[in-house]
Amino acid sequence: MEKIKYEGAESTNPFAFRYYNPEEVVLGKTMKEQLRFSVAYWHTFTNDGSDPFGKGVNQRDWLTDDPMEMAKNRVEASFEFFEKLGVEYFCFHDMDVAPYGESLEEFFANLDMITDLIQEKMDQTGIKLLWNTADRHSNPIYVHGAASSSNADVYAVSAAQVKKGIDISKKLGGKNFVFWGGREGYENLINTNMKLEEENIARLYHMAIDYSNKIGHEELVFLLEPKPKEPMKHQYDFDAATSMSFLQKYDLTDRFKLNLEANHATLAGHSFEHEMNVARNYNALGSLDANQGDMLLGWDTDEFPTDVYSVTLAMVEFLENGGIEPGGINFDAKVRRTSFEMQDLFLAHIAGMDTYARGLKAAAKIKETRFLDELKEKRYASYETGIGSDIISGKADLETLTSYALEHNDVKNESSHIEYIKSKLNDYLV
Ligand code: XUL
Ligand code: CO
Repeated sequence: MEKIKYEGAESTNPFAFRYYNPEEVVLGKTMKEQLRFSVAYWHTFTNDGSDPFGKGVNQRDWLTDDPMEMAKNRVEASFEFFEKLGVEYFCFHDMDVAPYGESLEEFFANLDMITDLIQEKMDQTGIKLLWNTADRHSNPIYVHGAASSSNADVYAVSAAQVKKGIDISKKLGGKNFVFWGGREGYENLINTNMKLEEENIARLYHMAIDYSNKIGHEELVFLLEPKPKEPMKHQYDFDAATSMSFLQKYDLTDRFKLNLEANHATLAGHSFEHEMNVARNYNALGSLDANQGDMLLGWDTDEFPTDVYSVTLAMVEFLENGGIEPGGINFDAKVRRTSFEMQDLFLAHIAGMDTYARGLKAAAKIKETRFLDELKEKRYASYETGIGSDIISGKADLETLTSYALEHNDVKNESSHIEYIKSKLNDYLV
């Protein structure tokens, strides 16, 4: 595989970008600076393509029987992949990169060895760590949860993994650290002390903040990743709004933001842009897990994003946010089981990157022409003057509003003409 290059929309080379042109300037920054793409280690280098009905099918030339040998092979393969794809960031769970072995102690030793190798590769290539995280869900001890476990010994193991994760983040210069709930939720409320479980999770997050400060890693941004269900029937970090109320309740908003994932949004019954809008309103849009779900399926399919419509609306929020640094756009996406060849890893990432590039350019046009801004300004214009501005400034109260309402019997609403607006929006996409 050669290095993937931008060849333009007319290119028929499947191993070329047709829209993602890393050096092209969009709204004052190159696409590369804007989009900050990241590859997810778990889907691209550890997933074998197995599903509940069948074995792994993925052809990968780093597979071997010795787990440590395989972990090293994966590091080699991953950095070759990042470089050829031209992606500057990557993300991983502790369990993705090193085998657990027989004990926590062995796991930590394995992690030390593999992260030394990763550090070497990072120094050689300039590729950076967007975020790492502790996988506190796949080890069988987490059967009752991690920080939400009914078993305090399990809580301690989960805390040890978080400590190690923060140490690794400091070692590798990570800018963000993700907490996705994993098994933090419940299957049955009848045997669950939800209040205690949530308080315990918050306690762990405060310990994480304190520890990062103690080791001089104060710049680290912690990111909560909402998801409403799967693996648990009910996940505590249900969606962006629920997660923000948790962070506020437990006084965590100074150091925590959100890592939003498109397929998690749709599972919660929201659009991706809804979740991003909620996060922005709290000044908490931290990073994105780019993927898409299948609207006909009720689970997390983690497909590579190819839906330009949805990505464009997400990119409108992205630009409103002034970009996403120090977060990025991480492809939390896996190739379909039928795409089992090595080259599919390239094809899938190219598809995702081209889709985001198209979304970014369409959103930039929407912003430059003030298409949505003007619509909204016009729609809310009644709050600019008169009684509306009294409401906004706090001058109005129930009595003044009542007198106003009694004097104005002739209330008129205007049509939204939403069908026309949606048709105009299509002009930006095609
Ligand atoms: C699970 C998921 C995770 C997080 C990191 O649905 O999205 O991979 O992104 O733990
Ligand atoms: Co994710």
